[in-house]
Amino acid sequence: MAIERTFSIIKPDAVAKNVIGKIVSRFESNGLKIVNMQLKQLTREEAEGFYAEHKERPFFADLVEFMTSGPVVVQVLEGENAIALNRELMGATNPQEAAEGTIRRDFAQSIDANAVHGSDSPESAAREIAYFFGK
Ligand code: RTP
Ligand code: MG
Repeated sequence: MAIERTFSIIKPDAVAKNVIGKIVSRFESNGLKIVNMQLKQLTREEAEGFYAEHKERPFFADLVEFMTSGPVVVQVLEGENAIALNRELMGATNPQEAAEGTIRRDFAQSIDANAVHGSDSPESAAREIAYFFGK
């Protein structure tokens, strides 16, 4: 299987709850290496640009509001099958539907405040990594 890179965000709810370390530990203990990382307060423009694919969705304004409500951790994870593996570790978007042992099941409270973001395809991963960290 190929070594891939994926993009991850530890969202404002998880940063506020002091679980950055616990979440990073899930990545590391499952074979994902942190190859870039920054604590960052997103501007409205950065959050809108990042989630541009959801621009027309009814939850877009709330999503941007939430993502700018406090600092986030943006990071690049590397490992075998990193994109799918990270999505598996995260669990379903809605924490109520997330499998036991997943990050969202253990650390998220709602579909809006759901602890983490992870790229959903190789194309998104490339775009998202370049968006925050350049080429
Ligand atoms: P993410 O992009 O943050 O990794 O999450 P995801 O792929 O699991 O979900 P996505 O469909 O890309 O949605 C992005 C974020 O928007 C919020 N959302 N709210 N109220 C709703 O119905 C709703 N649907 C999505 C979530 O915070 C989700 O993570
Ligand atoms: Mg998504």
